[in-house]
Amino acid sequence: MQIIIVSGFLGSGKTTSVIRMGKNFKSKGYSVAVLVNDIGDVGVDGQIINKNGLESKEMPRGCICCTLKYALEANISLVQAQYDPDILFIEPTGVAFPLRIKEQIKKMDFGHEISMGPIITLIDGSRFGELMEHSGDAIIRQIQNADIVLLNKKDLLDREQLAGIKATIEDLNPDAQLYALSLKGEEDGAFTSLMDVLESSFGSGISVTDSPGLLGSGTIAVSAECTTACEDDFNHFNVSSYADSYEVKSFLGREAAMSLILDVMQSIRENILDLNPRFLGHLKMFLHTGTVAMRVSVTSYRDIPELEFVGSGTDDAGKFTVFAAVTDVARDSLADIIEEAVLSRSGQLGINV
Ligand SMILES: Nc1nc2c(ncn2[C@@H]2O[C@H](COP(=O)(O)OP(=O)(O)OP(=O)(O)O)[C@@H](O)[C@H]2O)c(=O)[nH]1
Ligand SMILES: [Mg+2]
Repeated sequence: MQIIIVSGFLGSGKTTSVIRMGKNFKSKGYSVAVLVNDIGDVGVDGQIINKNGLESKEMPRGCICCTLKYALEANISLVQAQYDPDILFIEPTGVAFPLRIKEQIKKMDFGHEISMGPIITLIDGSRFGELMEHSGDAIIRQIQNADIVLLNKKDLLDREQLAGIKATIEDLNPDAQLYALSLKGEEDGAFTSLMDVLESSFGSGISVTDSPGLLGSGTIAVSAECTTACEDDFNHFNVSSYADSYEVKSFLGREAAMSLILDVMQSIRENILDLNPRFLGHLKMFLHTGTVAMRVSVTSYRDIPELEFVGSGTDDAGKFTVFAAVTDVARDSLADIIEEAVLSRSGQLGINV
């Protein structure tokens, strides 16, 4: 089993990339599983990954690198015993530093059956400038931790912007392999090359080698200082998060479900904008009706909520999960905004939640 850590700030495209890469590996005959660590109390990504036909396990609330260290070890063992996949993707939270997770895994006693593959860091090109302005040191560290950088959301960039961001990333981490792509778009040459590189790493483990520069610089805090270091992860980005899961008791047709999820998202987005007109992060929601599952995602103050259908529903009919993790808004405010939005909007639509 080869482990591939897929890191990157909130909403940069980690889950999208894991699904894309996972499906591609599956079509080539590899078995794939995903361990995902959402930042909030309730997971969203695991549901989306499952709906896309991949095995996934959600890690409980907390950060993989410290509070969940033992859970991570137990879950890796469990995934191995249960699925024994050829490839295990680990998606940490958007505020995690992946090298620290890799260091933790290397200390675990797994023997030769588990090898560490490359660390992948996703960069969202469309928010790069603002993110560097807001929490540059932390973004730089995520880039420098990577063996492979995926400069994602190329479809939202013009040629000049793309060239500028590429140059900055290459400057920050000249050793990393850099691919600029659009994970949401059609498969292109960059994605094919990425898959070839990942596939050729199996067995040999291309890049388990640590960068001595990084390790030697003392920027990576592990073990003893772990709890403090973890709190720092959130502080580095100044992100708070809140998530909750609701049961929709009324029967939900497709139209009613679309109104509910979009109305709740609009309300949450507007209220967060009042508190931070330039918020960055990820607001995401997932709703299952009896026949269809849908999601809505917003990653910055600029995004207009867009609805996506994610496979068919049934098994979790009525389950509505709401998640928000954004910069510079207190957690209590997020909690109030979410609870109020769900209650008031469902009430206005005559839906019993
Ligand atoms: N325009 C565009 N949007 C994309 C692309 N890739 C992903 N997205 C969108 O970006 C949003 C966030 O994607 P996710 O894959 O959920 O991001 P994530 O990093 O897993 O998010 P968290 O787990 O919450 O940190 C979703 O709405 C995706 O559809 C892309 O190439 N172009
Ligand atoms: Mg995700």
